[in-house]
Amino acid sequence: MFNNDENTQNLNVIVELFGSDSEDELERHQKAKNQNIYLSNIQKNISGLNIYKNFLDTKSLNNINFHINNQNWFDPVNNINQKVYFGDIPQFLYENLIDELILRNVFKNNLHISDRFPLFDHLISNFYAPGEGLTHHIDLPHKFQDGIVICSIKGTCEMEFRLKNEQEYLQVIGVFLEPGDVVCLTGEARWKWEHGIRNKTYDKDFGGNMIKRTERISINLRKLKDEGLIGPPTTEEDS
Ligand SMILES: O=C(O)CCC(=O)C(=O)O
Repeated sequence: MFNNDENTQNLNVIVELFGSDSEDELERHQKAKNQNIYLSNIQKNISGLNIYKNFLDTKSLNNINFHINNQNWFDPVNNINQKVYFGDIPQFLYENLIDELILRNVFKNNLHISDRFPLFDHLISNFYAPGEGLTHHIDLPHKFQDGIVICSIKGTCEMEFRLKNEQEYLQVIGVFLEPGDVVCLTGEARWKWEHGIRNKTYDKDFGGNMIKRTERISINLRKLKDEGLIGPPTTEEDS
């Protein structure tokens, strides 16, 4: 895990060794450092949550967006803002996302997930108009197994994670998400923490800047439980 002082020292050593980096380079280092501290603090607090920043590069994101547009998954004017696949997941998502999740073994600490085949057999892609959110929820425990992936394809938002007991919320933690970010939910993060997105027009990024929301698209990958196969979940039931 990250240690603030150690990081600052490392940064200074790099600059001393290689001479004064350009301002841009220093800024980049500083930004990456802040981002890593931000992420490691969140992950320390939510057991089973793994966030991979910039998991997908621009080429993969463009490819996915191209196919989504080409296949007219969404028609916000007519309220069509969700696409669901059951069983076979489209090939372009293997080529641009799932193969990479497998290659980088994102569930490496959970053999019961990484060893299963297929890794996912259920997909929901969501379209959000600017400012639109998603009710906090835990993905249906009786329908879906452990090991869920949420990938941001387009637009930014703050995803909120909430842990509650019968009476109150014990912890509420926000995570700023950008296109290409992958969130993996296992264990407590999958079974105990709710996740959701508030309706709002601006979100705070990891550097404290307010970022205006635009349209957002996400891809959500899950594996059905055997008993979850009893029929396609309805849209409302599922989220
Ligand atoms: O769209 C997202 O980023 C999350 C979606 C989600 O949690 C769901 O559809 O259950």
